[in-house]
Amino acid sequence: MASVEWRRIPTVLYPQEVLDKSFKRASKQSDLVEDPDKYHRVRKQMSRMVQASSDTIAETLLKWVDKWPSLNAQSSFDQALVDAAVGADEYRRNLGAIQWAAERVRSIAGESQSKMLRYRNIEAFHSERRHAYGRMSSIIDQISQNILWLGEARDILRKLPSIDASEPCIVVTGAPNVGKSALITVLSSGEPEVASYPFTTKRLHVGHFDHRRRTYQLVDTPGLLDRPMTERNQIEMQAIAALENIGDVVLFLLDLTEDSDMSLENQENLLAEVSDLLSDKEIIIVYSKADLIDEIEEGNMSVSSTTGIGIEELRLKLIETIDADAVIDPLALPDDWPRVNEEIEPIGSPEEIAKRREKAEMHAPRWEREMQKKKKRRD
Ligand SMILES: Nc1nc2c(ncn2[C@@H]2O[C@H](COP(=O)(O)OP(=O)(O)O)[C@@H](O)[C@H]2O)c(=O)[nH]1
Ligand SMILES: [Mg+2]
Repeated sequence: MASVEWRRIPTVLYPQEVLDKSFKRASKQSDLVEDPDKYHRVRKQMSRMVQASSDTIAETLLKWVDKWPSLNAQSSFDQALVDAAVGADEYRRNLGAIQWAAERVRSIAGESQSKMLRYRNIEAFHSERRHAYGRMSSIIDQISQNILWLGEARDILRKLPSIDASEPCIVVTGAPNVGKSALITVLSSGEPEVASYPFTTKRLHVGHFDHRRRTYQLVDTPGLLDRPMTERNQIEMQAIAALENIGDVVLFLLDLTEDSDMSLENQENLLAEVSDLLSDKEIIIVYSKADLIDEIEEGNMSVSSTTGIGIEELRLKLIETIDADAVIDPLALPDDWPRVNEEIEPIGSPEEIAKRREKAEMHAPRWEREMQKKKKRRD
């Protein structure tokens, strides 16, 4: 399941703009009609105007329906965000109305054109065209609230984070000001995307890095996981449940410096709460701002986004924990795999060799972990 590119949702016109654009285009079409006989010319012109305006209206509306992602096909994370941001039922209902209108406008054009075939005077063609325009305008009028809703919803949805449910995702959390956003920035290749959750005014960051053809996404959680349980509402709880669904691992930052708005004790309470909320997830605990702290207890990880201390170790730890680091090409060896000495002949019958290879391939990710461990020891 790919992510929704909320930013790509096209502009929504105002209802009157839809009509203006369509009628203008229709007039241009009518100017193109050439027929020396006035009667035939007017009939063709009026018919073409009805056709062109209904085509433009229907295409405009259907393009919206088409470009707005179908909610049922989305990850539970996206569904929860949309529900919190604009309401999932409203989303479906308004798009349904738009689709209905496109179909109505098409059938109005069909009805009008078949009437024109039966009329026998020029004035009747004109009047039928006016009548059809009136009916189409009235349809747009009926869905004007839906169109306006769509325009406003687009502005909200465009700011939602885009997370690809088919790629691993690291949820970065911890108290405010502990360095979540800064960490996402240093771990990411390129500038993180700035987005927002529907229930907070704080901006969140979505970054990513690639490793062995996989994209590891990082997302922080301002205003979502950094407040006591009692302050959270239903919608936030729904989003948290969805985070649990999309996150492969939770990275919890603890800040020992004076910077954090929360005492270490409160940060630890928060950690207990987050562990409770996301109980199915592996939580990696890391001390932030290592450049400012003297020393931490043996066995704990610390990182500094400012100096880069511990960043690459953390990246490896994340990759290892997610365990999504399967070698896609089973014959590919890790980059630092020692070159096979060409003088060494494989031992055993061809069947035995093949069997050994197969077994080895199955365990490729594990070798890699061994290699990484060895490498770390060497460093
Ligand atoms: N010295 C130092 N400051 C940091 C580090 N990481 C973040 N900060 C600072 O801590 C403050 C909060 O960082 P931010 O990433 O916005 O925290 P967030 O609220 O958890 O996203 C900012 O002023 C950062 O510059 C670090 O590793 N070392
Ligand atoms: Mg932040």
